[in-house]
Amino acid sequence: MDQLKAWIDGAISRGAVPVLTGRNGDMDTIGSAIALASSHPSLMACGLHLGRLAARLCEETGAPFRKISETPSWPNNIGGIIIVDAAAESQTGVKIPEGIPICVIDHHDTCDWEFSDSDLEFRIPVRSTTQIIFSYLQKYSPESLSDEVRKLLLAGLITDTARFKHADADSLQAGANMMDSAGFEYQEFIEEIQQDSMTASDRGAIMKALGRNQMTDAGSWNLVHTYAGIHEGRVAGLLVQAGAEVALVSRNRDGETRLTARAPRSSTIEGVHLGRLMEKLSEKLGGDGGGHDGAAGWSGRCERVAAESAFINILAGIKRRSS
Ligand SMILES: [Mn+2]
Repeated sequence: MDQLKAWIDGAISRGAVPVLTGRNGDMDTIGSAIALASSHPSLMACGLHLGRLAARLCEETGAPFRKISETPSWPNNIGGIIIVDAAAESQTGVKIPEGIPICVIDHHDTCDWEFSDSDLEFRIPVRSTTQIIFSYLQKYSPESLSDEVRKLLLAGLITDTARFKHADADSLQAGANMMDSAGFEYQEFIEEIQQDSMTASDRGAIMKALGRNQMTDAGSWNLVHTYAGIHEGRVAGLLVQAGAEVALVSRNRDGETRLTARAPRSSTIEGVHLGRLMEKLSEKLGGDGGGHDGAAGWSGRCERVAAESAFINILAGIKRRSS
């Protein structure tokens, strides 16, 4: 943690330091960026996209976040770039300029970043990146822990653990500490983040994706796969709830294919590690991918069907461990 503090101090002393989020704009990446940025005026939370919940929470809490393009014009006096909750450069969707020191703060099992001497990889196997940011703020900037910041951190922890379903002792403890001396009620906050209005086109896209799903045996694994234009994570989650041992949702846009996979705990216990599977996929097909054992993604420039078959081949090669 002292290493992280030293890196950030060094970067700030050189100039402005953008805190860049993952392109999915989920609550963990957005919450981490904004909370960390609140600790110093030279830090600025920015990224390609704000997910729906993140956008709503940012509006409600008045949290500062700058939306940037894929090729942003960075400030001239940039002192470094911090990237939160992204296992690879492509997961930010943003071109990182060469020669600028970077610091990656992450909790994924896999890492596709390349580091030079002036860079720092700060990767810890915790359940959410906001846990890391929370520990940092507790230690070095406790005055930043306003109710708004606590809400953003807690929301990241809640969504990345699927409301503490995938929690462990440390993440439960972190949740309790985030609530400690907070000026809002946990239950009210849960209700606040639960209300999620869906548009007719969202609903249509999800139903269509569910309607064209296919069941395949990949070696000893039952795989359910489909393609979707949007909401791939949500569709994959629904397929797992419906009983898939592995769910794969693909999409192709402008020549780029993106795979999103999910697996229930029963499958990860028996040997599936989707993050490593996606890493293997990027060795085979290029592009990059990675993630957690039960949730991972890959993106690259190839045909959708080619990416799907490569995924299925790798999955078929995974031996089932008896639990
Ligand atoms: Mn995360």
